[in-house]
Amino acid sequence: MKTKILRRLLSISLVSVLAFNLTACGHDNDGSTDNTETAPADEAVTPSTDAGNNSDPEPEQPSPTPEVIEEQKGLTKADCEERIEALRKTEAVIPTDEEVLTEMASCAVFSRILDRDGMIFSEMDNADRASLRSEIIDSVIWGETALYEKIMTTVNDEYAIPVEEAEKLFRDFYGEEGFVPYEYERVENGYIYPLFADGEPWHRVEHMQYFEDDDHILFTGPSFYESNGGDQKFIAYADILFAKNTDSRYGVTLLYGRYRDEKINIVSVETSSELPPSGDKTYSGNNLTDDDPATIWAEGVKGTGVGETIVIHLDKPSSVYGVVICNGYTASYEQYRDNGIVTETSADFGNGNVVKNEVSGYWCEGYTSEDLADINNTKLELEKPVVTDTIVITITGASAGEKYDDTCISGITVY
Ligand SMILES: [Ca+2]
Repeated sequence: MKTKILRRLLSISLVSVLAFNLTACGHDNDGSTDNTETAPADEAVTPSTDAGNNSDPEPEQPSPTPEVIEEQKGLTKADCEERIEALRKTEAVIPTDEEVLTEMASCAVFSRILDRDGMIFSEMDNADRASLRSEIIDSVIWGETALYEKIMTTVNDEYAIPVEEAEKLFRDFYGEEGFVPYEYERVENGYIYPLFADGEPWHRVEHMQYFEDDDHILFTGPSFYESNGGDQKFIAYADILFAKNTDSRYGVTLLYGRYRDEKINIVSVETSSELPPSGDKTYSGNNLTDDDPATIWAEGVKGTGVGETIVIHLDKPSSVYGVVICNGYTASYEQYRDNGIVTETSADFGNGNVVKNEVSGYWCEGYTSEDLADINNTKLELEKPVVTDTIVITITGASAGEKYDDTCISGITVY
């Protein structure tokens, strides 16, 4: 965890190179799917610099009392997980302050500090705190939140937040006491400055559902790793637990977050054709669900395989939002370049619920299998989840590679 900030900073130059190279490398289409509704933190949004115009007459909430924070710290991970399981069994609600709570939950997920072990936010180490603080400050600057008007200022034409305001913000947000800057955080003369360097792919949660009891609010939903190309790979379901806290300006404090070890299980895959094995390599539909980007399904008909189908069977009827297709022969740059890719596909979830999308394909000399698997994901997503145990994917467009016209897919995830 301690290396994350460093990794984020080091990633700047790499990301710039990748972004530049995309224009010079193979890409079959512009990947213009509908995945662009959230602007990345470094997008050129220009907030007002009139920080002195504090037109909101609402008085500042007092700082939380130490007693309230102490009480929240008393909960263990096991307590939190028990609470989450109980809340998930209740009816979903729409909280009154949905917008600000969604922003808080998004900060926790964007900062990439969640994992399957779970995390009590107030007990994070300073490197993870710095990751979360960076997202909070980004959110204040670029999110056009009400907080912007209250606490942002400029020092020598640079955006900055007075340290004492920042301390209150972090305490209200996730219960941090005793702010100590991390080595890469820039704090000078009583102001903290945002780090604009983060160009690494980010994490996000979609289709958040909310549950609450007297003391807590739970946000939960499928979480995606989103590459700089805009493609999205399903990671896991994220659970973010808030403690209700009337002393926080948000009415809540971030308490606990985790990725849930649960997925929709594919029990079998039938395909309309497959390329015969070659040496020790097979091209069956089983390669779509093995979590290995080096193994692929390839269609086995003459031409590029438009009209070929993949039928996915789940272990039980499940509530499904969509599928993610990892396109092409993602074992290596050469394999990707030489073989065919999907350019358009449909997914039929039953009962007339069909989604059709363009499918992007990117490859570039020097890309590893992991790079290719990260940047070649396309979602086929329903507006509302449906309960189904069968999904039929049909190739409706494909293009041949430099050497072969066998169209390849390396993985499929259902979420
Ligand atoms: Ca595979």
